[in-house]
Amino acid sequence: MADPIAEAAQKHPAPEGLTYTYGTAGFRTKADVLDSVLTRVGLIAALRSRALKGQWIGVMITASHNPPGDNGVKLVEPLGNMLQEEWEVLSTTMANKATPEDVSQYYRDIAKTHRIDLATPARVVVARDTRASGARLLGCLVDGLKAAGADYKDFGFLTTPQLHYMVRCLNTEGTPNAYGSPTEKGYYEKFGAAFKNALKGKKPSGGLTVDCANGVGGPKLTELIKYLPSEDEGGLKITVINDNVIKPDSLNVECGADYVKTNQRAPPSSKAGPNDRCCSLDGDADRVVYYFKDDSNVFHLLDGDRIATLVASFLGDLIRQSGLAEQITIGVVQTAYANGAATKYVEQTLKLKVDCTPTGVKYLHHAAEKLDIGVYFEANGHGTVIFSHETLEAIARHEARNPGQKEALDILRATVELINQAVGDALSDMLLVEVVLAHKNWTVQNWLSTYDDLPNRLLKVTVSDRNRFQTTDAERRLVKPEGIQKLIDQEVQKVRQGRAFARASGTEDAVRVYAEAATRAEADDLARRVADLVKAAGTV
Ligand code: 16G
Ligand code: MG
Repeated sequence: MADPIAEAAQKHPAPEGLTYTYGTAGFRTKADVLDSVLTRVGLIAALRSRALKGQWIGVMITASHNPPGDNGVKLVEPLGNMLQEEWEVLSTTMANKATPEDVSQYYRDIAKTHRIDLATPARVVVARDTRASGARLLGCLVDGLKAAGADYKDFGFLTTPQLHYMVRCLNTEGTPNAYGSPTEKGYYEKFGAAFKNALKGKKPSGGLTVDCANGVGGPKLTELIKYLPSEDEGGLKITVINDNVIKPDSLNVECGADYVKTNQRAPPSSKAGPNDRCCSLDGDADRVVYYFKDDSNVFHLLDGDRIATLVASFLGDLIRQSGLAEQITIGVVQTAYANGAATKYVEQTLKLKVDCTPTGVKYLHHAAEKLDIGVYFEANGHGTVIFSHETLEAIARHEARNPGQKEALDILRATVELINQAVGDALSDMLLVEVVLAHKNWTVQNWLSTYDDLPNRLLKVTVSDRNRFQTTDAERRLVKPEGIQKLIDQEVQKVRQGRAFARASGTEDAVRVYAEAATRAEADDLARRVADLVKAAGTV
């Protein structure tokens, strides 16, 4: 009897000698060794959908900020969140099965152990970024989906957050929690209208230059702009740069959020003048960082920490002004990479609670879900705000007692609509920042002056086995190799306002070292010393 699962696996055999891992951002590596992974992800997606009684599961083909020759794939749960951890493990095991027969057997094993009825419908929604390898990998995925008998919807090119949006819309369609219309137009209409309502007549000052990393964010932003109020209507002047998707080799090259954050420099192609507001998206538009050059041509970065503090202070004001402060509290979720000055500002000036989680969107997202309003951002620009069900109800139910409360409540309600609840979304985050700056009447200089970042340094250390480096306390302390943390502590003591940590990367074969201190020289020195300790402990 023909076995379609084994046949699909046979068509896209796994290369020998490679081990795949579903990491913090799904499977991600060189595009030319991903065919077999995509087919198997198709099988897993079908199983996951069936396990959830036919709810839509998302599959996004992207390698985000990584070079043009890479690609990757990740799965999205029904409400638009990241894949459950148990299924990450199943995905990893499936990707590493050697023969087509093993793949087919494992498919049936999962169905059996998870009590999945293979007759249940499976529904999968798919999209990809603009990489040249995307079309071929899509074909491999579809072979897996077809073999598993799944229905699928292919949205072609989308940003990662747009795909998350589609998944959430499809699964909530026709329910009281309906998120929006599951079309691209629906996405633009929802966020375009929310932007206009949240501005409530305030005109953003100056313009905004948006670097799209030559990725899928470029054409999507150009489309979104059509749904935003025009300049004449009191809207924002947006200048789109680095939106060349015709030349896939230019993706993330000398541009994009990762380039700007890592090099602490504007993309060379930017023509923005002194004090002009600029931001950069990454290759799949789920990260955004702001920046500007001052009158002396000095570059200033306004990263994810800055966006979090800006948004948290704005939401805090709105909650207070609308008379909801007794019912709703706001918390901020960060990782160890958050600048110490940002953490201090949130705790001491904004007087809000800060949680710290390991690196990776899913950890921040989970922590934020436990709060009434959880503002979460990684320093690198990944992030969003999540509102609990009770909070949303309280905001919807609340009756303003005076015109001041009404004004704040209207803006708060529109702001809730403007925030992509499914996942951090560079386009919606960008519109959110613009709304906050417009209401506060702030320039980038005002925003920067809220606190002074501590000078910091990030280093990458190559070791023989990064898995030997094990952390605790949200990656802030090393428990293994034994004894190393004590030595790091001693180095930290030697500098003023020092803080440092080392953690194994989840995406590269390396250990990352972060250090901050009162001065640039001390931060650099501390980073170098900790890197030396890591190197010494890691080369055995
Ligand atoms: C992934 C994560 C990102 C994290 C980065 C850390 C997602 C969607 N992406 O790109 O949040 O900052 O990994 O990389 O979770 P690292 O482990 O190599 O330092
Ligand atoms: Mg990304």
